[in-house]
Amino acid sequence: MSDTSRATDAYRALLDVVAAVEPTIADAIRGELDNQRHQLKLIASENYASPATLLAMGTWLSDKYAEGTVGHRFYAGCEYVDVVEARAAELARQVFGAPHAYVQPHSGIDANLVAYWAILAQRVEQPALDEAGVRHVNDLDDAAWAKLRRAFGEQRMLGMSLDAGGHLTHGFRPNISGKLFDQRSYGTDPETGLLDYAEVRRLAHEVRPLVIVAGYSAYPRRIDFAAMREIADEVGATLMVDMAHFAGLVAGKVMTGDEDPVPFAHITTTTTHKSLRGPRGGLVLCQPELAEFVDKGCPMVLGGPLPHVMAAKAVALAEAARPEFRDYAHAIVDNARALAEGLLRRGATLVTGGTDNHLVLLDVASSYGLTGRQAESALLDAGVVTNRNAIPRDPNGAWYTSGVRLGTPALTTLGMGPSEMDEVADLIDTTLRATTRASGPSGPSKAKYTVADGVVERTRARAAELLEKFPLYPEIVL
Ligand code: DSN
Repeated sequence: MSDTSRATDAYRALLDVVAAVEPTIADAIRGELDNQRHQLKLIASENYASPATLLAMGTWLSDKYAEGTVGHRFYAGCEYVDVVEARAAELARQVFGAPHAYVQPHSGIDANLVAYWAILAQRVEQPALDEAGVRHVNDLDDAAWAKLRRAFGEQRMLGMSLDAGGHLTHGFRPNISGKLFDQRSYGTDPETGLLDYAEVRRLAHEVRPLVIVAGYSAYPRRIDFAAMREIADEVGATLMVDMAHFAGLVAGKVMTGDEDPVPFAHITTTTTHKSLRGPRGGLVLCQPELAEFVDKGCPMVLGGPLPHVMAAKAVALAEAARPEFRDYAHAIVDNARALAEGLLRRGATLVTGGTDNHLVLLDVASSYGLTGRQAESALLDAGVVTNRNAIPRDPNGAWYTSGVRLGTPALTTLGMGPSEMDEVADLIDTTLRATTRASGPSGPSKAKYTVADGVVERTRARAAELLEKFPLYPEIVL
């Protein structure tokens, strides 16, 4: 049986079974596929997982409770969950060359929370237990416990500022990490838009943080993790790297040497569904000295693991271990460069002037006189899915923004290459040049806009033509 008929049969059967119980959901699953097949997906944090990865999630592994870790569960009957979790962790260690992997986190925020609490357990809790001469927090007397709880709240963190491309979970107040840590941020150079390591070093010496976080969700450049580790060592900080956005580029050996975070960070976190192209979820990698603390992620931070998702992580990691994944990862970066060059050639302004990773940050205020919100909406009308994003020192704030973030992992999965990226750049530029800010009684709107007649329709038709040549899940015919 061919891959096409196997995948088609599997999904037809799946939809029939679901529809017999709740047709609305079967229709929504069909609708989502239809949407994704008819839009150019440029959201830098999204991708298309393989049918094997997707199918691994839809099983009875979901029915099993397995709190604890491999071989040390709080529930009986976990032998097959142990097989799944052990294999996923083994593949994660292999793909990333990491001494230890923990594959239970349900998402990126969970992975980061496991990492923060592992660091706190190692650096704050363990010394308190040692000082009291006890092995467990339950053995501390009330005064020692109160002192330890205060000590948790007194720790400092240094992370990348949000408008420079950092992430809410890197110590910002709306997120629990910002309520837990006293956070200070490093930004980027106002002239070049690039990370300024001398400034990071200066701040690290001033702040003396327990944790330095490196990693980003909207910075279009690579990071020198050897330099970050040197800074962390100078001030006695633990270096944590959140590689959620670029894990696929690490797995695919685009980021090697000083650009590979895994050997330099004490602890590395990631999601599994972005450039890594796995199921929605997270994982943590760490040096041996943090392993025992990371492995207590459940029940320290997490509820019961999701065995069906760990199974899908194993499948996706097995795919990432194949030589063709390296080609894919390099193609992501080639495509991002081609997209950036296509936009620059058409006169657009990009944050940092280009890219050397998987994403491009288009300054739509300077380029087209629009807010990010207007540009995002006009592009969606034209069949191009992006998301608005703040640019450094953004005058329009984090809601309306002045930027649109573009990423190439998904279109690269479809098989598109640099010449298609040039066409995509043209679709974006043509749409945004034809878009104007609407005005209201109190001046130019930050949300409303108009697009010149016919442009949306013509762009949609061109996007559809491109997508027809590079269909999504061609093996699935519903
Ligand atoms: N929401 C993810 C992103 O789009 O970058 C990060 O959490």
